[in-house]
Amino acid sequence: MTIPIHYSEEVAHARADGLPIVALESTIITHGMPFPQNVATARLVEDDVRSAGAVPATIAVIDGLLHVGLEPAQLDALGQANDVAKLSRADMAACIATGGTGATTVAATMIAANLAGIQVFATGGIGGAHRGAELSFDISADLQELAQTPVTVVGAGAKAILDLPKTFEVLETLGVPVIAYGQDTLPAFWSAQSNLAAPLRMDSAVDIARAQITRSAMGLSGGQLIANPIPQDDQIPAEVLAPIIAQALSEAEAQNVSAKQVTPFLLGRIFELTDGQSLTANIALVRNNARLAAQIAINMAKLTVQDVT
Ligand code: PSU
Ligand code: MN
Repeated sequence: MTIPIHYSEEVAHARADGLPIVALESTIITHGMPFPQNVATARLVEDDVRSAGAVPATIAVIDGLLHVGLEPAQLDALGQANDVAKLSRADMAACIATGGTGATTVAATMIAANLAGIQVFATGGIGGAHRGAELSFDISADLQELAQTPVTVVGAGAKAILDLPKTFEVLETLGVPVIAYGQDTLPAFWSAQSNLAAPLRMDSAVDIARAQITRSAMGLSGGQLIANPIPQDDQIPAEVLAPIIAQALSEAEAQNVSAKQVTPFLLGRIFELTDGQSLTANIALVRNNARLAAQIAINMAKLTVQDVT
């Protein structure tokens, strides 16, 4: 027995017709961007997936029911509500069991996507090891999820508020393939480049799809992280952001911000300190990730294990 899943009309049709589907998360809507830009972005991202030839499935828990695909009114309501939980692996089942409403992080969206048979998911950037993680132990559950749940996650790397070298070390330890798309270095969320060499590089959606299918066919658990650089014209250079990130981090420390609040606090402060520029870049990179994810989903739908072995 598995838990009931409520599919939107569009996603239900896509499933019946075997169309490629791309999962989208909802924490970015409720905790990652301010209203009304959050709802506008969620709609744009869904449209990007559609224009690229796949079907979007935004995921959330509403009144205790896991929703895969949201109707426009549900997306609106979620984007304006201010008492929505931020769900990860640890609390998703409790939210469903108690009839709660929650937005899914990368980890929780991967779990839901996998339950719904969706293999590709687009987000902004995954969570990871926070700076000072050696003392705080604050390492996102997103990393462990990538090691266990077979979903390909397209992000602009990990968010640059994090300790990126530690984040990628943990991913390597966990056996998660980190694949830079079209370049030799890892991107850094708002910036196209970091100074970190990419462990793997691929230049086409079909290769990425083949890699996930091969992984599963080998009995290796888990997904893969596709690190897709923000388009050059939309990026904020890392040098410009560095002092702003430093200021946001020191404010978080001074105000004892901890646990689930850390990432939303930092994103919110960086938005204010950049006069909204960080949000413009964030929107551009999510849309870019949605387009690539659609291409990967289209290729996955065409391929079978025989094609890759
Ligand atoms: N991508 C964005 N903005 C976000 C997120 C991703 O552009 O807000 C969210 C995702 O839901 C991710 C979460 O799982 O940030 C990380 O939270 P934490 O660091 O608490 O694990
Ligand atoms: Mn955390």
